[in-house]
Amino acid sequence: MKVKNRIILAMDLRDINQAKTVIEQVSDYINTIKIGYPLVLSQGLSCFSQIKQDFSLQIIADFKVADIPKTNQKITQVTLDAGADAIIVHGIVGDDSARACQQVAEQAGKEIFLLTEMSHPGSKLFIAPVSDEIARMGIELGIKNYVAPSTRLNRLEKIREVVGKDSFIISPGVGTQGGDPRETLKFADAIIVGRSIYAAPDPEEAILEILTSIN
Ligand code: NUP
Repeated sequence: MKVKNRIILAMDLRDINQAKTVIEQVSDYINTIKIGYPLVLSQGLSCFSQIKQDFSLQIIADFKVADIPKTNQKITQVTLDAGADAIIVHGIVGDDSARACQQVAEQAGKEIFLLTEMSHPGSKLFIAPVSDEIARMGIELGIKNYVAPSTRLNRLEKIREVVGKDSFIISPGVGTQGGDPRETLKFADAIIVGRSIYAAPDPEEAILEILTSIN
């Protein structure tokens, strides 16, 4: 996946019209948005096609899929059929579950992102201690794309070490959660930014500030 300007907008507003208003303000600077439960559970999966009708954007569905293989397969199929270009899948549930999503995506000519470790403090309790192993599992499965946290750069650096320079890492936690855009991009290929852009008084100004800081 090619991410313009190394920024992915996380669109977690729950109203499609408000979401579109923000996207409009920043659409010159991005080609990829991440949409998760807040918007999809409020507006339905058709929000993917509604957004694609108005904007030329790749959509990453942030569903953190974490079920048994058969259910993962169905979730991935429905999500990609609805117009998502990629889907985020939890690694913690194991190789068979991740592989189920991977197979559906491959058949559809689309992609999965393997979530290795999360950006919030609670992630340190259970996921962080095994996230290197999750990343290693991803490599063994032949997965190319990973999600790793910008809030703990030492962990992001380690995950980069494990997945190697040819893998593609996107990193959330930038801005509101405390991650620094420039530092994060030393190890990640793209940053995921939500509230610092969509909740800013002027989203265009906010994204331009980030772009200036990373270029
Ligand atoms: O570890 C993760 N941390 C995280 O914040 C994995 C995620 N997918 N996210 C998502 O990234 C989170 O659900 C939100 O959509 C986005 C970060 O948004 P913000 O903190 O920049 O507003």
